[in-house]
Amino acid sequence: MADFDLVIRGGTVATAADTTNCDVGIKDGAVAALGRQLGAGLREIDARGKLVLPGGIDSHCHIEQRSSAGVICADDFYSGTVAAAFGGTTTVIPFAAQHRGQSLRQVVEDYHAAAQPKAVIDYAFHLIISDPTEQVLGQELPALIRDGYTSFKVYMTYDLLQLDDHQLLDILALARREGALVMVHAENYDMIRWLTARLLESGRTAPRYHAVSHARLAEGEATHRAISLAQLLDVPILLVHVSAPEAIEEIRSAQTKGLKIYGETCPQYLFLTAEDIARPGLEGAKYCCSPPPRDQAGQEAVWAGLKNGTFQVFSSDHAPYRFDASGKLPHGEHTTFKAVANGVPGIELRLPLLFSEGVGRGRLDLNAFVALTATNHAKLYGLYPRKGTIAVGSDADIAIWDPGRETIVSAAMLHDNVGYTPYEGRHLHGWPVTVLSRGRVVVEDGALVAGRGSGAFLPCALSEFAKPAGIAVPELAYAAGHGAPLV
Ligand code: DUC
Ligand code: ZN
Ligand code: ZN
Repeated sequence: MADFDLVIRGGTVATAADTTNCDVGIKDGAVAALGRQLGAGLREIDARGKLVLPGGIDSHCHIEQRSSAGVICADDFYSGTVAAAFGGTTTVIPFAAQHRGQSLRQVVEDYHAAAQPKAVIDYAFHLIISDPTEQVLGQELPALIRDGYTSFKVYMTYDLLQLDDHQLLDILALARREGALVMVHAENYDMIRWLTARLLESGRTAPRYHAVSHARLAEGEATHRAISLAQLLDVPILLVHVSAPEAIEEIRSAQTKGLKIYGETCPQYLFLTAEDIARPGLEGAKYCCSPPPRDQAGQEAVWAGLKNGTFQVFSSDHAPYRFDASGKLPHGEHTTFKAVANGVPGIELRLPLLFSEGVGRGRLDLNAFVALTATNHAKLYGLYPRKGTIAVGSDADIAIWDPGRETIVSAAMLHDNVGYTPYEGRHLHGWPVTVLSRGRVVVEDGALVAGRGSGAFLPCALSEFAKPAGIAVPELAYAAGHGAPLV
């Protein structure tokens, strides 16, 4: 009689806290035991010389999403989750994106209908709120939060998504009341709009001007303002896809004051620069995303933020568009930088890039790597300890890495549906060779083993990280002393 369904033997097991050499016993989809010389499993995997890590959680990716400009992502829930799994990720949290005029509840149902028959790994959803009507804020959103959609993204820029400060305050107040976490895309709308108009009217239409219009100061200013709005109401927020040193400084400074301000960054801000967007012709469109990659000093600031704890999460912001009229270039060769679909792919390479350049080059230790790519995502979004760690009782979502495996990146080896990668030709050390989701093998020996629709939806709990810090601003405390609290 076997004691376990599966035993992973003799690997180096690392969590966000510890690194040990032990076996992992798995039963009924969960980790059942950690120890030396565990009893037999129905199946055994020899992990000697390998790293046994929690499967990655990608808490910022766009899958089967229609952009506000009407462009559909290249990846559906099958290709998106297959690509994620091949890169060592076992949970994704994409967006159920509301467009103006839409019912949020209907949007969520539509995304479920798309994901359920296709996803090969587990998934949750964030919401995108672009139309905070009374109906949405008064009824739909509170009910959805209780149903397990406990985080939502808001935009300070984009014609069809942008919310003004008054609307943002309404949403932050709601998040505080309900215990949800707000994710903020922080760029100054009018600075970008003004610069874009000046650039276009003077004939500067090439992709390189995308990086000019999305100036560092636009990101820094909006980050400061988002933090001030959150501070006014004492509500935690997460600044997503942070790229500019000015924004990193704002986040760091808020954190040192004890505010619960969190930061996320992404591979494109470590491995690309605005020079990539300036490649000849329309080639630079492949690298256009918002905010854009900056310069080498900016990359170093992002590395420093990962090392010193300014950033809690490292996500892909996989926003997959093909390099043709269906995606990146809606007007073909006449596409101006303003019309280029915004976003870069990265769901499969997120972990291998950070492992190779972070752990491999001694910039991050293995435990920090696990925290940044899995554990902190689970904690922020109410999935911990079910997801994001290897502990008795946790789902057996595990990636077994060969730390010595060498790979030269090419679009052809990837499993997304994009057709190009911004990381073409990079040499990487280390790759996840076997990937398990709830104890089932999903990827093994370079092959997909899981079937379509075998991933499950994960309702998210309210997160400790979304609770107010308890630092009230004097004016609100004064008002509360003279009647009902304002928030
Ligand atoms: N925001 C994102 O979150 N992803 C891609 C582009 C953008 O503006
Ligand atoms: Zn964004
Ligand atoms: Zn995004």
